[in-house]
Amino acid sequence: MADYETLLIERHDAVTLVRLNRPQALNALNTQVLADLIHAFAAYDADPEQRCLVLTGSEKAFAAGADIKQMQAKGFAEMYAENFFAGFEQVTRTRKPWIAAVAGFALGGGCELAMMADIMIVADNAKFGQPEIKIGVAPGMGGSQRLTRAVGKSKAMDMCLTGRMMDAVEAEKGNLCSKIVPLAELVPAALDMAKTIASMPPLAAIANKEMVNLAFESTLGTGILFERRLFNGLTATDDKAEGMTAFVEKRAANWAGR
Ligand code: CO8
Repeated sequence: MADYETLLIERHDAVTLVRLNRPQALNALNTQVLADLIHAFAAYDADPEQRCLVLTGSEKAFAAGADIKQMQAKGFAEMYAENFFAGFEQVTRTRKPWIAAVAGFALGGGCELAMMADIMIVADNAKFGQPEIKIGVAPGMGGSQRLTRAVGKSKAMDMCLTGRMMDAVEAEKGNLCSKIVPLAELVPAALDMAKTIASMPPLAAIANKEMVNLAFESTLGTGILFERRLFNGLTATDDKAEGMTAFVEKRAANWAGR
């Protein structure tokens, strides 16, 4: 397992737990965090033993945004030339499932990173926001798009234009997350969910993820056609034969992953 400057990695059987680890800056995202995340997510995706990943922060902060101190000195030409933070798109291209387990502040880029996850579970102390307007900018890692798709136009405008924070209850009511748990149970609950996902046939897990994701990128007709074709395709896998046979024989399935 690689060592990272800004991440802590644990293996829990087939689940990878990744903790953002810049406590002195409330896990603010800088280019080192981005490089570490890209590497850690790619390693997870490439490891056939690993079937689900949980990304979390500390109890105080998932991530308090992009690192303002790093961005302060950067002008347009430099950001444009280096395509600053565009690398987060690589994290969204992870093929296997991953969960964001959010406690404390998830602001700006922190909120945007959490929204890149397939599933978000939040602690009761979670606070979300897109406060970039307060420092003269706007979301830059997908927040204006993903937040709007999740919570709708009015609440997304409210969050972006006032820069206010949303608590865990409001986030759950607004469908930003799948559930709220007490702070002390956040990581165990996320690991439990991840273990359930990790116990599923891995090709079907990727297919399910691709289908749901296409709902954000295509028309209904295209998405439904993609779903049906991918369903048809899954019937060619050994895991389909095993899953259906195991059901009929009333026994647990034994996944081959092909
Ligand atoms: N960047 C850098 N350092 C930070 C950040 C940040 N985003 N957030 C907190 N820190 C640092 C503080 O400077 C402080 O460091 P120091 O002790 O050296 O002064 C340390 O973390 C602790 O923070 P506070 O003392 O402020 O802790 P509080 O508990 O008083 O406050 C808050 C916590 C409310 C979270 C407060 O820290 C805060 O408002 N942080 C900034 C939140 C913010 O504005 N986030 C959005 C940043 S912009 C962004 O994310 C854009 C994303 C898109 C970029 C892509 C471009 C293409």
